[in-house]
Amino acid sequence: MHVGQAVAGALVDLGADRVFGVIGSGNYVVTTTLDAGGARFVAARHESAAVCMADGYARASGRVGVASVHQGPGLTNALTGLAEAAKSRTPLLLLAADTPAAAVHSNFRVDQAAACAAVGAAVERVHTPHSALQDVERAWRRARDHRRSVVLLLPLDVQAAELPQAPAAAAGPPPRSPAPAPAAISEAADLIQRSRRPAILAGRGAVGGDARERLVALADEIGAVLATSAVANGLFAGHPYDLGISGSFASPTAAGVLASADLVLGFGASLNNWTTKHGALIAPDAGVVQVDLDEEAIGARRRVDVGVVADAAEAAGGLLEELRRRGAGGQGFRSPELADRIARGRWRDQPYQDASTETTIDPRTLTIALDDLLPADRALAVDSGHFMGWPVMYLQVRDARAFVFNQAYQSIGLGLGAAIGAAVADPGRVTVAALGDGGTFMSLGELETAARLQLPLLLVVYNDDAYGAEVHHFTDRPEGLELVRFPETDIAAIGRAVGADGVTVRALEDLKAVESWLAHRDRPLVVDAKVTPTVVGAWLEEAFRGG
Ligand SMILES: Cc1ncc(C[n+]2csc(CCOP(=O)(O)OP(=O)(O)O)c2C)c(N)n1
Ligand SMILES: [Mg+2]
Repeated sequence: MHVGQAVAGALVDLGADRVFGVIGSGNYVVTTTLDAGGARFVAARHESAAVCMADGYARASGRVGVASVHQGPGLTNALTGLAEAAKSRTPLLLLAADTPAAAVHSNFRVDQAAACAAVGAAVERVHTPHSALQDVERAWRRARDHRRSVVLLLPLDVQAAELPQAPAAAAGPPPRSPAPAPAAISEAADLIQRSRRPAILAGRGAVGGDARERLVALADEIGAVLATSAVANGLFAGHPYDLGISGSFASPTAAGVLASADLVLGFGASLNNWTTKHGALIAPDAGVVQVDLDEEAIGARRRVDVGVVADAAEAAGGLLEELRRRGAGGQGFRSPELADRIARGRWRDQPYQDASTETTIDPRTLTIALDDLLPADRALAVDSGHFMGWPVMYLQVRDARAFVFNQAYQSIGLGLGAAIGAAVADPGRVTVAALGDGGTFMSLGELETAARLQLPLLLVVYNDDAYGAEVHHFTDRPEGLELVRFPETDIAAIGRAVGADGVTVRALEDLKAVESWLAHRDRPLVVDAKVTPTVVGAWLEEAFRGG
């Protein structure tokens, strides 16, 4: 057996169940062997999108996402998606063919290890036929257990060599997370006991650590309100004291309540400028406890009073136990009035002046209508751009794994791939890909992928015929605005051309097409929504602060 085949077999044994990629000669054997072994292959049209698909798949399923690319240009094409996954700490394995060490004049040769390291990925290599299986196992464990995006380089000459050992691989179960230090739990419990208005703010670490249940139990014990960072949106959906997203997308009600908290307990959240609205959502005299598995994350973005190095669920359980032992607990923030304010304080409850015209629809009106139309069991992936606030604020999701927000690199053009990955992870529900026209054109090839896979994907393009984010940012320098505006295009027709359904939406009644699509959803529907370009989200300014 050749090493390339053995690598594929080992990955199936380790748990690889889906592979997204673009096949070239260098990754043909490994990818086709994976597919034949049960890790079914999804052909993307661009490598960056393939990595986004694996990323979206990992976020939606909680499994390791796997992607596969050709050497050289296959790998360099993948880098933007890889940067996003690496910054998001998505457990992901990118299999990349590589030129043999001796092929110094190969056209395909670039320093792949350096390129991957430059965007924050961990780099592993199948070094020799003898070490191949251990190399694969090490890369898998790094992705799964250390929550890293790992590139496994597969030199062509090593792939083609005979495997000298019997192929078998098992990484063992993931290690148990460390228990929080008793002294840290005790200090945090002291702050909780003194607090009258505690808030629990959960981030990506709480989603990955499946911490919902224990965080809710802790919050109920101490009377805390609940909120999430944007990436953890949906974690506390359905809880009467869930404020939704903290930060730039927070509703006025949520922002007001959060800013009045006297203690913020962050779990697996970096407490960055987006989440705290540049500090405005944490009162200056509020205590701050930060729980994170990564010691370096603690205190990195703002001052904290107590840092707890631990998994979110373990720390929440430890705190609950300690508070019960002390006989502490209480009403905290909670009252029927507050629950009522929260229930009536969602974005969709805020009054606004509908700015729809004869030919365009107000993006808020559009999104609220979609929220009403779509089944509650839905997933949502959002690309980057000015439009992104509308789906994030007005389209509700009922759990955090149903929300894919790949904004760690703030790149446009990644949302469609991520949505495809999320839809592959759970084809039983509708997945919404919320896109701008700019991001859609950047990833256009993947419309064909979505159509070919016959996924129940609703692609909502907030089409303002512009790089709206730039238009709104540079209104004071109008001399260049024509460079970021484009002619009108028919994206619904493009969808139909590749085998999807397509509809142009200028008014609410055009959404009837979505209703009838929902009845069969046997292929994607592209909604080319001509949105009123003058409705500007207040969050946009945040995107430009601090680079
Ligand atoms: C890959 C990449 N290129 C450029 C940018 C800068 N940029 C940020 S938003 C944006 C415009 C996005 O346009 P569109 O997708 O139509 O969304 P809109 O802002 O119009 O709602 C651009 C070009 C970026 N973030 N990422
Ligand atoms: Mg646009």
